[in-house]
Amino acid sequence: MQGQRGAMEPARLFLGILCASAALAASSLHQRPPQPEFLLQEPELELGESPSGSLWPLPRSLRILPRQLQLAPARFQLVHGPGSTAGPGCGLLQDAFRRYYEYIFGYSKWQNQGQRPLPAGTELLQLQVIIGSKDSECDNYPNITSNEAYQLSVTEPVAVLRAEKVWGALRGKLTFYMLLSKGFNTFLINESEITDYPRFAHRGILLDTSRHFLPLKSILTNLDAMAFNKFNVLHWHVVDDHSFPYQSVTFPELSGKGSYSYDHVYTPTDVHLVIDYARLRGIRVIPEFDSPGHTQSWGKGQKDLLTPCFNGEHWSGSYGPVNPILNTTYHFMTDLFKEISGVFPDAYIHLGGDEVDFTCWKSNPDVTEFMKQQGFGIDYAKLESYYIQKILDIVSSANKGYIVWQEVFDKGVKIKPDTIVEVWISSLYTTELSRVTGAGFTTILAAPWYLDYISYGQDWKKYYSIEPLNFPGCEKQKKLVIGGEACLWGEFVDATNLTPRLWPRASAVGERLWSSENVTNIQDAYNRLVKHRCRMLRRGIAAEPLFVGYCDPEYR
Ligand code: CP6
Repeated sequence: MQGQRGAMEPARLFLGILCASAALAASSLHQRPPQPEFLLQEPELELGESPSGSLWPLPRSLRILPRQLQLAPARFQLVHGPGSTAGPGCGLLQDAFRRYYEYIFGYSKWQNQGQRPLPAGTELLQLQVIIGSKDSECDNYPNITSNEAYQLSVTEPVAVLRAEKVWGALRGKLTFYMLLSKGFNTFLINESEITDYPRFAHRGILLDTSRHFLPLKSILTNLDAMAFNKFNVLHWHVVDDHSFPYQSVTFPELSGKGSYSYDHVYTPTDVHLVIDYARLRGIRVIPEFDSPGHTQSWGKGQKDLLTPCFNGEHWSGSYGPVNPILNTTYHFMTDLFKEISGVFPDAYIHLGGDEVDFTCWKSNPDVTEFMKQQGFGIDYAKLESYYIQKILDIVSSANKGYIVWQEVFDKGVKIKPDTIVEVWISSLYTTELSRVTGAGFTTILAAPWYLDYISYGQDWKKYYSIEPLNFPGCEKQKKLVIGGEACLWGEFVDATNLTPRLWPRASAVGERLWSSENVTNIQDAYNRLVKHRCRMLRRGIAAEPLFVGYCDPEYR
């Protein structure tokens, strides 16, 4: 024992030094809870079969009282509360009011119901929404620091939803909706007190529109499903080897030649539609333009962009990654990223950098010559770094931050301290988290949540059981994990199977990234998720079943 402790000492000291430097980069990205968790209860003891047992993701703290109130469709109102800094002039909230009123009462069965008076003292008449901050952020785009906290108090005769910013109001309205259950000609809600805020600031879904084109409608439906699970980032892996559906204004030939067809293109109008639809739901859109690998489709519309591969002395007829040795490559990338930076309002662009195959670079005599000139020897990782470095500088000059896949860090590319590294390789991902955060970098975890992988049985439990901070490292390292992403790569996914493949499996990731660390009871999660899935069906999201059973056909 003694000897063991002695051996541990130097390592711990070393980590301590790393942690001190990591702390600096950490500070700005962490959402601070505005409230203590004074109401926290063990959910598995309280919820069970109660009507509130369909909450998903589970709020940070909740108290559900036994008394039930009724909502009469003819009288119940969603309104701006007294003193709110956001009134009817706030389009985002108005839109949300309309949406939630439709969700609650939109089914014809309920129209004109509940005209009769209810017994005094048992009716909930209003949900009042009160934004507290002078700047409600109504007209902003959400960002990594957006405050999504809210407090919801349901008491007779009015419920009050308080939030500093509109983002919290959006999340709170959803929770209110999830508290409702059906009564006879009315809706029921328990008196309750909820204080809620996300555990992680970055809760993303990756969609891949290159392997298969996803129609706009699929993307918008998915944004609805995301909002319904309190996700806040669409990581749009828009282009890749197989097609280039992004219609660039600067380089129209990229999609002109690189898309599957003229119909399989996202026009500037389409892109704005996605971004705006997402904003109204508190969702950021982070585009990924992956290079230098995964770029075969780029080559069709941009001459000399890709590296010609050689067979001995001659061109083999094929192309490899982006050609890193030509000035024209960097002129092109400068203009492309300038455009992208203007089109996508988010402060970050994902630059990819994953899975670069050196075979083609090695075969090309001009690249070999360039390697010699630069003094790279035969270390092609140095060439890759040279390329990435230049791309990072280009994107920095366009005033954007960037996210990269883990290889960029692994290969020792000099990256700015504020770079976000996304960990995706499933083997040894906890070690990778230690390394990345130990070096002081902010990170996003995707490795355990590849939802394109399917297997027999309830794999949502596997996703649910992942604890993102369960890796070797000190507190300061843990703070650098800003969240995670559920990835749905598109090789085997198109509009026909996107929704059922993602939902409700991604819901498991949604709760892991939103709720408290101690929300881990699988049985309780199952009970709530079954109901949550039926609610998604009701809202037109074709989420697949978890297991045997049925959704209440009357309610459906
Ligand atoms: N496409 C791109 C992919 C993958 C990556 N990048 C991928 C690789 C392995 C698995 C899943 C996805 N299909 N552009 C890696 C980030 Cl298992």
